[in-house]
Amino acid sequence: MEKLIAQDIYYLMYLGRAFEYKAKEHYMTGDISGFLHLDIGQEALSVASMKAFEKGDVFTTYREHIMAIARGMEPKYVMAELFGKASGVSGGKGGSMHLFDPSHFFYGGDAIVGGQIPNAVGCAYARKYQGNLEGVMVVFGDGATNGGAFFESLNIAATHKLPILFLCENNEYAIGTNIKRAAPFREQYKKAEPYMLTKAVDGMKADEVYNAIKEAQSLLEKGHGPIFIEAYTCRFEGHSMSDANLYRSSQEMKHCKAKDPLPYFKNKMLTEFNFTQEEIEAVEKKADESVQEAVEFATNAKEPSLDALYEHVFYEELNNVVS
Ligand SMILES: Cc1ncc(C[n+]2csc(CCOP(=O)(O)OP(=O)(O)O)c2C)c(N)n1
Ligand SMILES: [Mg+2]
Repeated sequence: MEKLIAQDIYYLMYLGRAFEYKAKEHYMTGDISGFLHLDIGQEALSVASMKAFEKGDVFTTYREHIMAIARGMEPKYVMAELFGKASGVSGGKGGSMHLFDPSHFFYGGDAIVGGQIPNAVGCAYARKYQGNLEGVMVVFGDGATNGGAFFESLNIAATHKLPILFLCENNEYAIGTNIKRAAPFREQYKKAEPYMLTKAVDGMKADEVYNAIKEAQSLLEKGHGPIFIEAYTCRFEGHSMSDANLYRSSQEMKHCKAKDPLPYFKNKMLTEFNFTQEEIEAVEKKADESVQEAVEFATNAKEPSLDALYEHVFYEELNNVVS
């Protein structure tokens, strides 16, 4: 990994965490409503996956604020979406779970667990048909691998050798249900092994995630076909703002937080990439300012007009969709 990429990854991880804490605060004050799933603790996977998979198309889950920002969406437009404002990335009508921006080849954000997986396979089929092997990356949780659509998607992707990377974010929980109660084994890549090349990485280490995904994308470009990567992570907050996280003991949380991806990568910045403490503080300051600016922008932004209620309800010509 180059030094500038390491800097960008640290910047985005730090910014992502600060963004999530601000979103939490503004949910509590009522500026944000609906569902809000925070990604605190899982920043390494969210940022490094987007930085590594720089080309191609991305589909993901409802826990996607940081991924959207790392993919290139400006924090202020993402925050405005959370606030339900017209200048939000989905016009204020999608909210936290539906961040969408075709100009960044980022197609959400899906509230249906695993719903994005068949959509991504369809996109990969289209891309291959168009002769484009840059690839599609689909991110989903461990819980999503227990659904039928997941297995059907593996089958189609493998049969047609589609250029798709399945990225499983295994935080060992589906809301409050531990993986041991929902699946016969902890390692979900075992479900994909009969169909495709698989790999497991430490999802708390941004460098490991980055390297694995870079390698996977270059294999896809060579026509290798589908690949499955599983990254083990740990979320520090409850499943969503309506989950008090009472099913995890303080001991389990302590163990989880000991793997915090930020100090791990900050140490890499100092020791491996030779950044000084002052340089790192400057990166952190810039990120804090960006989050502050995002909150101010979202606070002062306009609500969608009443007419917007009737837009995008029925099929209209899709002018802004990438061909
Ligand atoms: C089809 C469907 N079933 C159930 C739900 C309710 N639900 C929302 S999130 C979730 C857990 C998903 O867990 P996982 O895939 O591991 O993702 P994580 O939240 O851990 O990132 C469930 C069951 C849903 N949104 N969609
Ligand atoms: Mg999970």
